[in-house]
Amino acid sequence: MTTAPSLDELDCTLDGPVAIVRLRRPAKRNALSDGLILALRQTFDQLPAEARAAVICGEGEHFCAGLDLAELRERDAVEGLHHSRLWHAAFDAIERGRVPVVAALHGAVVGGGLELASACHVRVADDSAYFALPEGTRGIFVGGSGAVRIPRLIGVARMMDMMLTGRVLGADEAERAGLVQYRVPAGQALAKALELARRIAANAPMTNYALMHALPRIAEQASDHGLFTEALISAIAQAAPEAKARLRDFLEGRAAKVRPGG
Ligand code: 1HE
Repeated sequence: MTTAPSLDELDCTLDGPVAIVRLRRPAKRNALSDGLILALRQTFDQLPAEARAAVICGEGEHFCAGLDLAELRERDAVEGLHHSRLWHAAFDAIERGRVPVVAALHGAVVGGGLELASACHVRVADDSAYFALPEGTRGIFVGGSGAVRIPRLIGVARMMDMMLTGRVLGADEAERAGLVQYRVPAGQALAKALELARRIAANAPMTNYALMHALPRIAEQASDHGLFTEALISAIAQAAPEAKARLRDFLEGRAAKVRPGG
């Protein structure tokens, strides 16, 4: 792979403790070229030290049109294998990175764009968002971790349907299917994602780390192994000085209570 990261097509700015990463290739509907995939990997590997959460969003009318189909023409099978592994590495840098990532979704979230969204930890869709896996109709298969990450969210049956029939889910269907956790009016995805990211950034870092790195692994372990891993992680988390300070704050009446609608 000789391509250089297309850093001019990916913005990373800091808003307090939240890094905002923006796909900036609107003329091509933020289609993911090799350069953009490399830029995503580099950006998430090297988020500013101050960032405690991140938001990813897309410029223009759509979040992301998936794989850059213009580049697909050029590739043989071996290159295809390495290409897929490149996507895996980039999206692992998001899912298994340093901070939780909230996806702000609008317009088309299709193919590799949906795989990218699925690598994030929380997904917010506005009412303009729609979700599809057109790989089936393009004569190809998912290659950016969708076969692993999308069934985790919506199950094999729904993904099978989307790929076999070309079904397109609207924002409401995507919310019902569990593909996104939040749905907001058109134009408000970024604001909601930022609000959520700020809340996430206020958590104890060890809790966020355990959620990102332990919870998905525990969910895939046999239950006996999962329970043991859970016990280890919870013991480590509660021993951290920050956990002790937060518990003291609650017991001494300084911490917010849990309220409905919070
Ligand atoms: C692209 C791409 C792309 C747009 N690769 N150039 N993804 C897809 O099969 C989705 C293909 N795209 C679309 O269905 C539509 O473009 C959209 C629904 C996303 C947007 O529609 P629209 O009307 O706003 O835009 P447009 O006029 O279709 O596209 C504008 C330009 O972006 C146009 O280029 P131009 O030079 O003629 O202006 C399009 O060619 C270009 N464009 N999408 C390349 N995807 C690791 S495996 C992952 C496998 C996949 O992701 S497969 C699914 C690929």
